[in-house]
Formats: sequence, structure tokens, C-alpha cells
Amino acid sequence: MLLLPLAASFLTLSGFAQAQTSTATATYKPQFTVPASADYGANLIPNILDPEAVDAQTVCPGYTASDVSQNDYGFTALLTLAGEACNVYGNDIETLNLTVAYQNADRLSINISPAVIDASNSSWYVLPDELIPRPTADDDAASTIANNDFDVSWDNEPSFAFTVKRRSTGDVVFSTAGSKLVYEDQFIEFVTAMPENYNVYGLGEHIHNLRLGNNYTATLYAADVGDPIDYNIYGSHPFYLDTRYFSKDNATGNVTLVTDTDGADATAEYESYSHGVFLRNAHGQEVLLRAENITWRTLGGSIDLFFFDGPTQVDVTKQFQFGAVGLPAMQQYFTFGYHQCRWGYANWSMLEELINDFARFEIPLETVWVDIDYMDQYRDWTTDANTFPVPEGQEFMKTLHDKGLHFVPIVDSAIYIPNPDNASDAYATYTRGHEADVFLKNPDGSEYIGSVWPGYTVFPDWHANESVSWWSDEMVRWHGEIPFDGIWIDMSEVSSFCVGSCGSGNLSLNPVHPPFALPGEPGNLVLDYPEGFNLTNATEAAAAASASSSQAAAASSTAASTTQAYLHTTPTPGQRNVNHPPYVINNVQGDLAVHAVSPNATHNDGVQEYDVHNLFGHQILNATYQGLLDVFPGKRPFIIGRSTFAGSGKWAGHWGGDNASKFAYMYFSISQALSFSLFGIPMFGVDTCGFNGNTDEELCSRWMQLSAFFPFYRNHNTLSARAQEPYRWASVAEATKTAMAVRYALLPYLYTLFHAAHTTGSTVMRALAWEFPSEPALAALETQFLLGPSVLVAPVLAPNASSVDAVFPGLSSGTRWFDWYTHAEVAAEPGKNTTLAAPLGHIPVFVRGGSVLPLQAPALTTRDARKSAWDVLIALDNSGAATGSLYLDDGESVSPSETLDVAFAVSGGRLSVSVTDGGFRDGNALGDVLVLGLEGRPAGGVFVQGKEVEDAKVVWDEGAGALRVGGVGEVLGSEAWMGGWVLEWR
Ligand code: MIG
Repeated sequence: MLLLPLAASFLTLSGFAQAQTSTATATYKPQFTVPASADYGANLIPNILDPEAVDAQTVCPGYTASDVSQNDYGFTALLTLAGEACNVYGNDIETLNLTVAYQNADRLSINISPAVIDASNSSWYVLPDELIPRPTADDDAASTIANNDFDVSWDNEPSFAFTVKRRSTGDVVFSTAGSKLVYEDQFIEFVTAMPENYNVYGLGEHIHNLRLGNNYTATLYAADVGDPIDYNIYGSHPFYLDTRYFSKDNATGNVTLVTDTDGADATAEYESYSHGVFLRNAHGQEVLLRAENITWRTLGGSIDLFFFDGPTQVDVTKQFQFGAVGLPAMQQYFTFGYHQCRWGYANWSMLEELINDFARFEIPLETVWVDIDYMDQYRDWTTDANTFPVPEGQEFMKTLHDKGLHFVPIVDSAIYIPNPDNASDAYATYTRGHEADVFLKNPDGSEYIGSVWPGYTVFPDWHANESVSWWSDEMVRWHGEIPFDGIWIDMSEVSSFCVGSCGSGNLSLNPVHPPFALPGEPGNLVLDYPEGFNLTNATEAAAAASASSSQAAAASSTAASTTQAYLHTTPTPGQRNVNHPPYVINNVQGDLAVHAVSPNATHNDGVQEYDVHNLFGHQILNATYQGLLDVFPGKRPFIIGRSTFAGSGKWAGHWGGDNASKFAYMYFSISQALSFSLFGIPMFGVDTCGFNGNTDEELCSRWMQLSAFFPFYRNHNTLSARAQEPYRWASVAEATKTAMAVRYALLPYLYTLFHAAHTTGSTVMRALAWEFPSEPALAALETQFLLGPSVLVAPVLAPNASSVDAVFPGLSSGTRWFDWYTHAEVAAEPGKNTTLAAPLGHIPVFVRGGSVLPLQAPALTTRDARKSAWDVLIALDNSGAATGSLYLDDGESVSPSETLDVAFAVSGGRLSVSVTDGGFRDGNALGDVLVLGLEGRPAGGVFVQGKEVEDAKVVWDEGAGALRVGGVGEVLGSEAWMGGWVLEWR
């Protein structure tokens, strides 16, 4: 299956020069083109779709436990095959070790791995600690067991099974009872029973509903593919959150599981318990979510399960991040400014113009991104001498940095290998890497040569000793030419445009052109538009639709025929078949080798790519992180990466990949972001206004407003699609400024949330269910979200709408919500949709009662925003109280020498501000204090530090019930956070 658009007419020796974007001036000599067929794999039918596939449960014997031995942390046992080997999708492993350990007060580990691991002779691979650190037990074993809420039991009838119960409630959270354990060198299967209509979240990376449902298969296999819905895409996160709601009969005290969350009574009281499950396994795998159970299947490795006992969703993310995979990297302050990108910014002057246009329209711009256009023939750590000459670039960078702006280039994962017959084709990055022996090999020891943008390429081998230092050295060198501020890592699945080492023996053809047409080239014109476009622009939509169908017809007439028979492999005794494992996962690209480095590529330490495919993207982020620390000693590295694994958040953020300019993708962006909150990668955003296809005014307007509330806020577009910078339409420019004004005011809040995530594993973007854990009706809600605990966003996600139906959580327990723009309290009823006016240009945003938000005046850059005066926004809860906090530092250091922590507390008409850690000097004055949710104008005046504020500075908004106190800084007589202070209204 090949999902890339093909254009047969381009599979020729014809020059691609004229087919580049019209704006590009680079000329390339005619190039050999890799034939499209080089990326065809074997014809496979995935097991889950194959009616004839054998169900391992029906043929395998399971295991029997013996030699059980207790220890301080739990117990161990030996598992022995309970009958004749089934060898269904690999070779059964005779004996396994079971280790159950209560590792600390909230984490349980259950490990099942081969009893005999003989590195020289084994055909199985267990993920080593050096690649993905394995969580270890706390020292204090006694308190660990006493406080852990899990209890593990096991049974040998009819074959070995284990059960994990929550002690405090008796609820079974995981149980393999009634199923068999299957453990082979290329296939592992275990099954847990699940309650009716369970609420499970996570298991990425995919684009799917936030709550996964019970009729879905999550395949985890890193793939370079343009965001198909419901398939595996770039990253692998074998982690899920499971939330269970219970209703309580107050008379009897009995609790009942809620099986119909949507039908839950909004005024009744419920409680919920959440736990997390992490399978520390990097192999290709899939998780079958079905009505009564969840089946986990992997293509190798071990069963290395970690359970986190919650009991709230908030606890689970902290336990997973803090305790298991690592806390997310702290980001530099500037990274929360607005990022503008596109494929097709073709030279320095286009970028200059871009910056001028943003300034002219007075739209905040923080960072300019360049795609592969800037490179010399798509080679990493180079610039095109014609379009991006270095001397001009250095001037450009100086001006850009003087303006407070930043620059982030794309860097691809593959390295061009020069044509040995052409002395002028030398490429120093390759030569240095080759000399340091840092590239992936073929089984015969020669370099593995695939094909990516620059032609035939090699791939860094992150297992090689010198690979990280080589990569870092390349970064340091190139930074000397082009002083970038961060790095965007692409193609890291790791992608290759052909099956196998297709360049071996072909290097004299280099540079070669990829086997497909670029967007905008004949046969691959960008003709798609958003769903509502036919209503807003019928004429253009009709023309595009007809051009698009004739292009599709032309392409399908040349598409490869797929009538060949399916390839089925069977296990070979004592051997693995890494190229075509007997069990076929439902990989979006079929054959594991299609559009990726093949499974038999071999690492420096002998490890086959098959065993670590899902980790390339994770390791290049590590290498890039180390490199940036060398480029900028002591400064927080800023990296956005495409392929990620559990724990990548400690180095990088992530964008949602190649979505399309469709409302559907904007809709799913919320679920994508919330899933990455669970995975510990809070620095997340998607290609705003859409990548593939053309956007339109309406979609771009809605999307620029929605993404303003995502931590990573970037507009990105494919080559040759219509321009989509926010100033391209007057209405989008206005809508963008409106939403950015909110975002930039909230930057200190966002930064504070990020610091909390970085230090505790809390989340930044949050599902409503996580903040309101006793409301089952929120379990599947994916159309709204919270930024931290206090800001609720209810966006329009459909075309042709002028209103949106929203729910307001917490009402039945007294939560109040205030409109961000009008300051008025929302009149809504528990469990009912409230229809909110949302004409184009307006995104409904609400502040939760009980919050104090420190705000700063917006500016065109974060540098300038950080110099503006402070306001304090107080939204009172139903008892007149509120709390909040603020964290500040220099905005860039890994270990800032001075930090500032401010706590805000309101009650009884009194705001008290205390500086709990005050070394960092912010320097800005205080502006206004705003109080929302008052019953009437305070009759007795407003006082700062006991001094009355003059009447003229106190403004009462009767309609909204909001009090604005101006000029607080003057009364205070110092900058805002020099020490504690008190403001009272009487
Ligand atoms: O195969 O560099 O996801 O953001 O614009 C396409 C060109 C390669 C894929 C990235 C996309 C980027 C594009 N890249």
C-alpha cells in the first residue's frame, strides 16, 4: 500500500527544476528518479482483518507458575510452558521469569521476560535500560507495600493468570484470568478483562476520539504518513489512562459502576478512580480494544507493565511522568510566542517580507521557521548558495534577533551520501560521520543506503558510540554560520522512500529525486479545500473539484496493481523473520519496510532495526538536545520533533504532523493535544489552518483562534498550497489579533503551568474530565478543553456556524464561570448544553470561579510583553474565595540562578499576595486589579496596603458585577512582586 500521490509522468529523467515552486530560483540538473516501485513492499493482510488468521488463544498452551518466592517488594516465580509449543507467530519461549514488585507507594511493576537471556544465542530482544530507563523501586520497601493501593494475585487454573485489584475499593483494574499468556520471540499476547463501556485514553500516536472506545485497534509503529485517521502515525506511546465512575447509594453505601457515562445524572454525586498502565516495550505492537477486554500484542520484547494507582487522573499523569518516563522539558519563554512556518519560503527576502507584513498588520510574530527549501539540495547543515546565501543570512539573522524574533530551521533525519564518481559532490557532514562510523549498516556490514529528499542517504545510528558527538559537532559548526534558535526534527520514524538498501551499488546516480511528485508539480496539484468551501465560494470550489477528480483519475490509471497474493510467513524454528514477521500488525503502510528504514538494518551493537524502530525519533531528540546544550551552554534546548516515544517530552515538544486543511482535523487537534498531555509532551500544537490542501478564510479564522490556546502555536502549510499567513484575509487578521491578545495576556499563566508540568508532571492542556473527576458526563468530551485549571475554551469546530453548544462543568457543586470578554457570570444549567454566540472572529473563553490569574499586557513579541505592566484578574468562587500562583525566571536558563514564586489568595474581600521565593526581579509595575463575581459595588472603598485608592480609579461594572481598580502600582509604590501586599474591598 503506497499512500503518497504518484505521478507516473514524473518518473523520468526529466528535470525537476521547472517543477519547483514558482518562487524558487534554484536550478537542479536533471536527475535520475527513484522508481515509485522501489517503495512497494510485500502484499500483506493484517491479522486483525484476516478472517483466516489463527487466534493464538485457541491454539497456545499458556504457562504454569512455580518456584514462587516472596521478597521485600513482592514476589517472583518461574513460568513454564503448560503444554506443547504452539509456535503460532514465532517460537514459544519455554521458561519465563515473573517479577512482581510494588515499587513505591503508587507504582506496581509486573515483569515477564525470558528466563534465559543469552546474548550470543538468543533470538529475542529485551529493551535495555540504556535506551529506555526502567523505573526502579524506592529504598523503603516496607512503606512502599503498605501504601500501594494495588494487590496482585495469581492462579494456575486453567493456566497462569494474574489479577491486579485496587485495595481501597476491591475493583479489579487488570486481569488476565480466563485468557492465556502467549510468549514467543516475535509475538507476545496478553489479555485483560475490562468493565462494560470502559473509559480508556492514550495509546498513541493516532488521530482518533479522545476516549478510545471499545471497538478500536491502536497500532503502534512509527510511520511517516500524512495523518490518516485511526491509523498508526509518527510516534509510539504504549500508555493508557483508565477512569471508572461509580454512583453511590447513600442509604446502603453500595457503589455501582457507571456504564453509560453520557446518560449520567448531572445533579447526582459520583466518584471516580483512575489508574494508568504503561507497557515498557518498543516493538511494533497493537492494542485491541473490544467490548469485554483489551488484548495487547507485540512483535517482541518483554511484558514490562507498570501500573499507576492514581486515584485521580491528575495523580496518574504525575506518577507516569515523574515516576516512570521523565518530566517534560522546561521551555524558553519565547517558545510560547507565535510561530510562522510554511514549506515554500524560498529565500531570505521572502522571510524579510514576511516579517514586515506581520509588523505592518500589527500581528504578533515570534519565530520564523524554514522548511527544506533553505538547504543546498536538501542536505542537512547547509544552505542553498543561490537562495539562502550565508552572508545575507547572517545579516538577516542579526536584524531578526534585534527585533526580538527567533529562527528555527527544519533538520531531516537522513544524511546525503555523495556520488563517489563526482569529486565536486563532496559532503563534509557525511564524510565526518563515515569516519566516526556513525551510520546504520546492512547485515553484511556495509552502510545501509535508503532514499530521502537529497537522494540516496545513510542514517545516523544512535547506538554508535560517536553518533551524538558527531551530530552535536555538526550543529555547533552550522550554528557558526546560521545562528538558529531551535531545531525542528523531521522524517524521524525513520523515513526512507524505498524498501531496503536501495542505494547500494547505485551511488553513481546520486543525487536522485524522490519517487513522487512534490505538491504543486503536475499530477500533484493542490486542489482540495475545507468542507465548507463550496458554500462560501461555490464557483472556485466547483472548478477545484473537477480538476481534482481528473487528477485523481489520471493517477489511479497509473497506480500499481495489487492483485498479487498475500504473503504469509510461518515461524522458522530457532530463527526470527524480521522482514516479514508471521504476525502482521495493521501498519498503515502495510509491510514494515515500506517508507521506512527496513527491519534488517543493523546497528553498531548488532541490534536489528526491527527491535528498535520505534526509538529512532526518540534518540534523535536526545542527540539534538545534547547538541543544543553544546551550542548554547546552560540554555534550555528548543526542539519540536515528529517521531516520539514515551519520555521524549524530557527533550522536546511535538507537532501533530501532516494534517489537512479540514474542519475534521481542527476538531481532532484537541484530542491529539490532550493525548500528548497524558504522554508527558505538553509542548504540543498542530499545523494551524491545515497542512495538506488549501485552507479558506473561515477555517483559518477558526483555527488561528483555537490554536492560540495550545502551548505550541504554529501556522504551517504545504508547498504550493494557497498562502495562509493570518494577514491574508482581513477577517482572519482581526480574529487572530483578538485571540492572540488573550494568549499573550495569559503568557505568565501558561509559563507558570509549564513550570508546574516540568517539576511535577501536571498537565497544561486538560480534558474537562480531569478537572471535574466526579462528572461521568464529561468522560467522552473532546470539543472543549481547559488550559490549566482556570481557563475554559469552547471553540467552534464546524463550518457555517455562528454559535456553539458548550457544557459548563462543576455547576452542581457550585462552580462559577465568567466570560473572559464581558466579565459576566455565565448563566448555565448543570448537564445541559448552553448555546453560546460565536460568530466568525469570536472564540468563547471562560475563567473559572476561584482563580487568580496574573496577566501582562500583550505586545508584538514576548520580549516586549515581558516588559509590560501586570494586571491581576480575580474570579471569585461561590464563597468569595480564589487562589492562584505565578512562576517567573530569566525565561531561558536550564538552572536559573534566581526564580520568583508568587502566591495569590483571596477571601473575605481581601487579596493577599505573598512572594514565597523572591530572588528574581521582574521589574514591572502593577496596573489594574479586576474582581469578577461581586454581588454589589463595595460601599466602603478599596485599600492597598491599608491606603485608600482614590474613587476615580475604582470602576464598577454593574451589568457584569465586576470591579476594576486602576493604578494599584502607584499606591503600592514599588514594582509588582517586590514583596507581599494586600488589597481589600470593603
Ligand atoms: O515528506 O519538509 O511533516 O511538516 O513541511 C514531507 C517538508 C517532508 C514532512 C513534514 C512537514 C514538512 C515536509 N516534510
